Amino acid sequence: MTKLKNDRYLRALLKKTLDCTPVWIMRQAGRYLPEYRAIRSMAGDFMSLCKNAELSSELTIQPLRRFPLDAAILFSDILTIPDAMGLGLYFKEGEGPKFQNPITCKADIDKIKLPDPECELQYVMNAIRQTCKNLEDTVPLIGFSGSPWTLATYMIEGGSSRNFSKIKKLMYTEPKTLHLLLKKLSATISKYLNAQIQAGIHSVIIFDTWGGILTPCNYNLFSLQYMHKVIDGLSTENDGCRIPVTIFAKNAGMWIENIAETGCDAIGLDWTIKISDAKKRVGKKVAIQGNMDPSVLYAKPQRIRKEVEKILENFGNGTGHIFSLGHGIHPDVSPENVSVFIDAVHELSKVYHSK
Ligand code: 1CP
Repeated sequence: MTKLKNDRYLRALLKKTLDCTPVWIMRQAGRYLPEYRAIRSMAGDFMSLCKNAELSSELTIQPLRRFPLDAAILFSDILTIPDAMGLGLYFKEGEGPKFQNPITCKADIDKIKLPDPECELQYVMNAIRQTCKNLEDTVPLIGFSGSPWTLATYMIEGGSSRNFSKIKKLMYTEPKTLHLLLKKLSATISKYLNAQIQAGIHSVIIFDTWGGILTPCNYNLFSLQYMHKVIDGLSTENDGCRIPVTIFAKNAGMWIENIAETGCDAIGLDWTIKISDAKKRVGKKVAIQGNMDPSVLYAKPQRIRKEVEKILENFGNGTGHIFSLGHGIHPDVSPENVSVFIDAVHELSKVYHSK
């Protein structure tokens, strides 16, 4: 299938037999690691880490030196696309991402030029090429993008948001204008992910972090429909290998049947749904990623192992499960507990793959 030394992650996504369940962690390169904090404080700001291929590659690989993770995820961010569209991304200490020029009207959307992945976003492709070289075919490298809807929330709100009032106001007063933006984003995201595939990534994730704030009807119209378009625009093969696609769906457990219809290979779940329930509903069609509450990693080792065991037992026998947290790891978790977690997944899952 691939020349990777460890291809468990890809095998689980494509539902091929396994020796044990693969595991990776959302935000596995991040502030809970002292070696990340050291490089972060040297670099000054977050985007200069992403724009430097050597540093991005180093940060991608840092967690793999400590833990036997089954995948690496590119050190970058979903907000690279809005930045390349001219919105001026910056990070204010302790406040998260912000834009200098958020979208305020239709004219702002008309003005947006679709970025060329090998031009304005070439630094991402360079980071992928560098990381592939440094990984030496040990584990797969995950590439990613935000979903059109999730990117639009940041572009219209001007940063993170509590109640998403600006984008929801636009949705209810000028839906056509919002659709215009979502169309531009879908086309850009497909091109961006195709370029990532060409640059060497082995699998892609579409992060729909904020789809779960919508009504069921608006979810279909403003988020799901556009993720479907993104996937339709992907060339999911490189060098004779399939490139599996995962949709991470936060707070969207009630809509997984619809998500499974988009053509994705896997659905990433948060912790608000039982994995056995998800398997019953969509397990024949797609693989399932998740779904431990990230706060479990604050617990004592024995309790962490118990929670891992619960999810493994819940999923039951066979392939099609990628173990992960239901959202990003908290920055104040101890790396020792992460080690306990990863070892527990590998050890305790063996019996579910022995038949
Ligand atoms: O050191 C710092 O202060 C920077 C914090 C940070 C990091 C480590 C940001 C800013 N982004 C990242 C890296 C990142 N972001 C990765 C690669 C590293 C890895 O996973 O190991 C990935 C995959 C993301 C994806 C991302 N960025 C998402 C989707 C996943 C999710 O968390 O739901 C989202 C929504 C973002 C936006 C963003 N970028 C950064 C922050 C703090 C945020 C969240 C803002 C918010 O909560 O609204």
